[in-house]
Amino acid sequence: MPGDLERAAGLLGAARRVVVFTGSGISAESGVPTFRDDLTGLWARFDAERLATPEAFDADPDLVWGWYEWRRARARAAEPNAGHRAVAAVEARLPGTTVVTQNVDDLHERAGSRDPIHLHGSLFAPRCTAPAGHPAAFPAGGTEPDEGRRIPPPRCASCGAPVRPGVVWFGEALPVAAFSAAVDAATACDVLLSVGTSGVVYPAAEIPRIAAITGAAVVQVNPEPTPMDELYAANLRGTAAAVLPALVAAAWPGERG
Ligand code: BV8
Repeated sequence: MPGDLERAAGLLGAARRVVVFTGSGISAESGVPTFRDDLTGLWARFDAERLATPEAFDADPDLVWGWYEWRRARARAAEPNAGHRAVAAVEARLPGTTVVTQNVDDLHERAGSRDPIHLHGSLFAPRCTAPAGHPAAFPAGGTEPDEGRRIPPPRCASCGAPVRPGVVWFGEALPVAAFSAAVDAATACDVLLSVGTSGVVYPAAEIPRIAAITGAAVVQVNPEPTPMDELYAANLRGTAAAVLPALVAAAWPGERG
């Protein structure tokens, strides 16, 4: 690891254009479970990849809406961690840094990241299920949903259709503008930091691969090996909240974080 940290710090310190690509692992130390962690409690009998689909919502909208309201409450109760703050520090040090996240929480924004690209949408942007898909509002107030509660989705104020979570489900296309901006940033960067992702969900998992094949140095931060290990210039084995602040401090020594 020390060799890798020094190599990664040298790459980041000399970088002109940086992309930070994040997955649910960066929010783990904020208490937001990763996507492939076993679901806890009442949700343990469900498979997240089965719940995060249009079919699940069509079959049981109250169950799926209840799951997302529980996750939204968890995300709202969470605080950004040192990993999120280190990403914002890279943006502050290197204007033009692009943050691309697969996450649907708002922890990057709350840590100070200006305009992260959300490839998979957001827990905080519900929308009408009618083809227009216009934005919808959450019901005012409402109790903090407890885990496993079925909650009927609200109705759209404009047309009365059910409201759905503003996320990209399995089998749904990613927002074209978001994915296109992420591909452009990955192609133009000279360093990409890949943080807290298993790299198994496509097409998002293409982003670090595009950076690597177009000549960028990719630095991975993850406590576990991933399928992309051999692709990368440096593999920093550790958690986001521990490794990212150390990487930023080593990349720009003597500068306040
Ligand atoms: C698409 C939003 C085509 C919802 C998510 C059959 C039919 C259709 C498509 C497919 C198919 N078979 C395969 C596919 C493609 C499919 C796919 O990739 N499936 C995988 C499972 C094989 N992809 C899709 O369906 C995509 N759409 O292909 O559409 C199309 C085209 C045109 C027109 C119509 C259709 C859509 C995929 C998006 C799904 N939505 N999220 C929600 O959140 O509920 S994906 C979900 O996975 C999350 O966004 C999550 O971020 C993402 C990726 O997972 P990770 O972030 O990597 O999380 P994971 O738990 O896996 O890993 C965490 C990592 O962190 C681990 O490595 C762990 O070691 C590490 N870690 C843990 N703690 C820490 C840490 N790291 C650092 N610090 C720590 N403390």
